[in-house]
Amino acid sequence: MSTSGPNSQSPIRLFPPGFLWGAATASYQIEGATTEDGRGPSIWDTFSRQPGAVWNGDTGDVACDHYHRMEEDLDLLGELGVTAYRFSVAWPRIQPTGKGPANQRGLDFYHRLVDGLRARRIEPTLTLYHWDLPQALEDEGGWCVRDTAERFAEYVDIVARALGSDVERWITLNEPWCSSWLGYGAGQHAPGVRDIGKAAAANHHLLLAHGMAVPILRSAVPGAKVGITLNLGDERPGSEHELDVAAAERADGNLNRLFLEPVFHGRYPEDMLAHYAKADPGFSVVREGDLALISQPLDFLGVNYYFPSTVVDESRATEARLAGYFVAPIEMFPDLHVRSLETPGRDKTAMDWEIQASGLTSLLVRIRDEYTTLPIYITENGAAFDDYVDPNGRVLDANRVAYLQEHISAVHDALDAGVNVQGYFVWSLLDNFEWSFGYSRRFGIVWVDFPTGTRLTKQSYHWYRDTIRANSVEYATSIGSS
Ligand code: IFM
Repeated sequence: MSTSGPNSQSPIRLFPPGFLWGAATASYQIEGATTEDGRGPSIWDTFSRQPGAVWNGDTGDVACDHYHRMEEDLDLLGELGVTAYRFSVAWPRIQPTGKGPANQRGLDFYHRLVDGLRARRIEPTLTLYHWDLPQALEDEGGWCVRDTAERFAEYVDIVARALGSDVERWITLNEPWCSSWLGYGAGQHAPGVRDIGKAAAANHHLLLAHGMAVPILRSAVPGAKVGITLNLGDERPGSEHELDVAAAERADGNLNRLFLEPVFHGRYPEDMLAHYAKADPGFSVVREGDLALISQPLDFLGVNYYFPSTVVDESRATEARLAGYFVAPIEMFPDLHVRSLETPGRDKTAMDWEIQASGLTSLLVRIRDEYTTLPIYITENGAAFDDYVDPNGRVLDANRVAYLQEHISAVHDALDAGVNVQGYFVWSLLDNFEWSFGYSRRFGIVWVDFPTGTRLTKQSYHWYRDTIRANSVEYATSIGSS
């Protein structure tokens, strides 16, 4: 079977046989049942109760009630036809205080999930940490202290021994940038700390936890495929001015290189170490041998991509406004002296994220050229839109269909360019708890009526099912993709 190239006559782009089609979720965002069967509190249970931390005071207490509706959700996956499902294990279900013996009832829940997937011939892809740190560990310093990485290694050992016979593909961490820089730097995520020195220390301890987990997984699960999922972006300067080019370099350093370089090259980028030289404790927490642990060989890289960024030096924000840009009101890089721009006229999602699928292709090509030729899975990609149930009882989310079509086409462009992409997971199967945005942002291809928990498949669910069946996409490009 051959794949059609970008200039071929046919708009239909076939994917290679065996290309993995998946859907992704995360424990705190969908499970609910936060006090059931021995689960301990996580940092998100605490943070979501802080006044003003989460939109509308929403919490994950009930979420999609997946804990009780697992069979229904498994059926949705089965009917969708995915070949893989990416979910995360909630650490506080397994070790309620982050240490000590395993809570069997917590493990049983994931046993049932994995069995249900296997029965439907869906490959489980298990993420060990998707942000729900046991609160008891946060009380002892959280990711700012080295001990949390040691505790993580013990937790990984428990999960690997319990589920290893049924799970082949393991992801150590989801988006450690968010855990460290949003959680401890910007304070937008749990635990809501605003301290750059702590964020940098968390960055390192998260990567250390990843490094410690790899050999544990390899020894507990023979044949395990082990990787890490990073949220990466295409950071572009708003102009050719040297200050803006340097600003984009800093944004790239923080978001991309602080993770890619240690994992694939065994070092932190010099410019970032210099930038955070005065941060306390910052990267002074790095010990001899840590980077060797962090850069152990992996089996794949998980890439989460949502939007590209255009940035300028903060001193040039006025110039950028005069040049026609909007300057984003909330800065995602609070310590970098950059300002993020929004390009007028470019389509955006309900998150205010610009839509530009070509950023995914260029990111994938860059990863191949500069970091690794390992298999890559797009472990998350998707969009929030202001969906609604129409009078005929349908959710016609044509904008999400277009987004997915453009981004899956962009993945195909990367394949054409020789990048070793082996799978794509849509974010998300279900509308869910979107962190500090609570339930106000819907990313699902399945609508969830939160008061009742009722599920309703959206137009995008049916479109994705057809795409999976055909193992192809009708080629589409997004605005600004040339
Ligand atoms: O919902 C999140 C997910 O938990 C991590 N990646 C980004 C998604 C959308 O914001």
